[in-house]
Amino acid sequence: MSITSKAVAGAVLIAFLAALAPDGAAQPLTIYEIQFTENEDGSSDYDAEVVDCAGGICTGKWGGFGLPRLMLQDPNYPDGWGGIQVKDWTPERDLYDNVAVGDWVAFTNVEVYEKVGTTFLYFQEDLVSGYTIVSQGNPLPPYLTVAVSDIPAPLEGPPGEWYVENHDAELYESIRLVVRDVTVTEMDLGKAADNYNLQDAEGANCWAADYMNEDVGEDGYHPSVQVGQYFCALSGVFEQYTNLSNGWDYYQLVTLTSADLFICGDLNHDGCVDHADLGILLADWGCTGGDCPGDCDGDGDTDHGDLGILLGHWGEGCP
Ligand SMILES: [Ca+2]
Ligand SMILES: [Ca+2]
Ligand SMILES: [Ca+2]
Ligand SMILES: [Ca+2]
Repeated sequence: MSITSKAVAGAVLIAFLAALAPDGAAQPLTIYEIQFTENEDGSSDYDAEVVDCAGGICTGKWGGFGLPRLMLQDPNYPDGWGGIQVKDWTPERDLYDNVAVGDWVAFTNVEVYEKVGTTFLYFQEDLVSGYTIVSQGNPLPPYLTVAVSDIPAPLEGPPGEWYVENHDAELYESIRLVVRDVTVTEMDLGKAADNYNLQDAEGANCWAADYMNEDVGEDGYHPSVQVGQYFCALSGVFEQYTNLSNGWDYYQLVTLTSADLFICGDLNHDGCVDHADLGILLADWGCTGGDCPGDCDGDGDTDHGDLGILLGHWGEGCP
């Protein structure tokens, strides 16, 4: 049987099984179907509904201040609307503890919940929410490269209030994104005064935050974040924060690990570009597909471009 006829047979089988499903047993929604919206405020059409979700690959976990979260991404939608975060509301934290990064997780009976601008799935005992680990060890979807102007910073006005001009960046919510060639120009921004502004060479601005970063400092920032710091790239999970009554509506790129802050050649984040970093790069030579320890420019591989950056910054910050 050719690949094409196999695919057709597979499609016919899926259609047949769907036809067999008992009345009322709807197909689980994709993350795309839950997230895609034309609402001006970016909110999901399924807000407050209890749904089954076909889920996606766990790209990150965060223990959180309150409810622990999983970040999920469906690689079938690489250009947008394919990311969502899941909050584990159960006292046992069974979901959070048992799902590993790289697992594909699907859900039954989870509540779609718009919380301060970001769409979550709430996994709750009351709803008898369930999950299935469909597969394990999946490669993580690569960081999607966006221009800084694609995820613009909010604008101030009236004084003390910050709003985005529109919600065109909504499609990137909870997706892994990367921006390149950015400099920190301002800090102490946003509701928790822990946002920082990243500016590119064209003067475009976006906001980032480190509150979910495993290496965040007591001041709310990753230690490498300071005004004037240049990053060859910066990656993270994208989310919205909205609190209109207090004058806030903005998007932020949230870093999760030190590896999200690409300090041009300083691969081990010790503040100095030297032999230790070169060793990491050479050991990782030829890595592709993202999450490469030797990647200096955040394009998901380790190659000549990264070696050029490392050598170009050789000795920087070293005693
Ligand atoms: Ca949103
Ligand atoms: Ca959303
Ligand atoms: Ca170093
Ligand atoms: Ca690279």
